[in-house]
Amino acid sequence: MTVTRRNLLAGGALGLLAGCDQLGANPSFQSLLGLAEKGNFHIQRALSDRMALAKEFRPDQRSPIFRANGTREPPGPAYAAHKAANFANWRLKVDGLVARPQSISIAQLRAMPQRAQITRHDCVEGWSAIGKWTGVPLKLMLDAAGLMPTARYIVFHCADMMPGEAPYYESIDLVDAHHPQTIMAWALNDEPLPVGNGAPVRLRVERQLGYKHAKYVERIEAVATLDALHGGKGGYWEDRADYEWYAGI
Ligand SMILES: Nc1nc2c(c(=O)[nH]1)N[C@H]1C(S)=C(S)[C@@H](COP(=O)(O)O)O[C@H]1N2
Ligand SMILES: [Mo]
Repeated sequence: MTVTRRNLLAGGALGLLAGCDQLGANPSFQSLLGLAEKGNFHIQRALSDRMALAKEFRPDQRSPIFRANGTREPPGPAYAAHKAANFANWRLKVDGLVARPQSISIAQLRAMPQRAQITRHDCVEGWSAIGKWTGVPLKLMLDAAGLMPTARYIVFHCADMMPGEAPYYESIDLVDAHHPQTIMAWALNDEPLPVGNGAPVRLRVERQLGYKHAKYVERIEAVATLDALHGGKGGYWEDRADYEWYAGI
């Protein structure tokens, strides 16, 4: 799908207003922002700052090679079997604090409404790359699942775990989860995701640094608190290296 910058911005603004209505009616969302008593104007103002779009680039500005970083291929027989089957049996689950848990195949993911965006990925290790990502807006998947009012964070559980190690996982709040550029991407530069870049599906959360962009996502979980998960800081690097949980750029 080709989306021009102009109708993308218009669509983003409409989406924001629709999102405000919906989110504004959600008491936990208001308290999350600390805005419950301040009225609609302030809610919309705070949301529109966080909902601003990350810069998008022209096709010719893409990096010739989009490097792979962190896990380049999840170890173990389960992922190897998925890879051998071209990910036909992969399921992206959406569960936790939702009314209608989902289990979505990659074929189903590709049949849902798509968004494509050419953005710059910034890794804290000191490199950047520009690539085109195509995928399904996370908001649509959460709407399909029906977030419960108690849900405050969205957690991404990944398939890569070194033997005896903690699994990779990440989490974002409901503002980023509803951002128009937050997508579950299955294509990089118009090709199915390479294994190195997170096949068959990874998060793109364009207003945050690289480590938030979970690869090899198997499960999206809506939770009320991050305390009970792994090290309790909301992400693999947050738990082990004190990376910031909110890595806004
Ligand atoms: N599952 C998983 N996701 C991950 C990582 C990882 O090791 N495992 N590394 C993170 C880091 S630090 C970066 S910079 C990006 C790298 O994405 P890329 O391999 O497509 O360049 O993925 C992020 N997501
Ligand atoms: Mo990174």
